[in-house]
Amino acid sequence: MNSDPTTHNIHPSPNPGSGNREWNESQAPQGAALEKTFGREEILLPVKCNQHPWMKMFISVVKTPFYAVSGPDGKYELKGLPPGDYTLAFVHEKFGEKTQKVTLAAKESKTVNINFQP
Ligand SMILES: [Cu+2]
Repeated sequence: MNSDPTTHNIHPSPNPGSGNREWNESQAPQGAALEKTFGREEILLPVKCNQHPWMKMFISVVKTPFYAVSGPDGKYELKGLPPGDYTLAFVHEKFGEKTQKVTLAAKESKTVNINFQP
């Protein structure tokens, strides 16, 4: 959705081999919302605005409902995971990916912290 009084351009550039399709669409000021889907899982799919070179973001496409985006304080929460063994993947646009294994018992809650600093 473009709530700004200027035209933007939404230009996702999927990573080669991802199987997702590149597209490029302008969106008028106060224009109707665009609804798009990506057919394949992809982490950190880059999106830019061709009108404004400083406008960049990433989209992560996942099949699981268990994902989170950390807040400004770095905190995240995953709710409703069934008991089991998991590998949590933490992804940062500059520092890459780190993983952490975790085992959850029924009704158990755990804190998993990750540090991207060297
Ligand atoms: Cu823009």
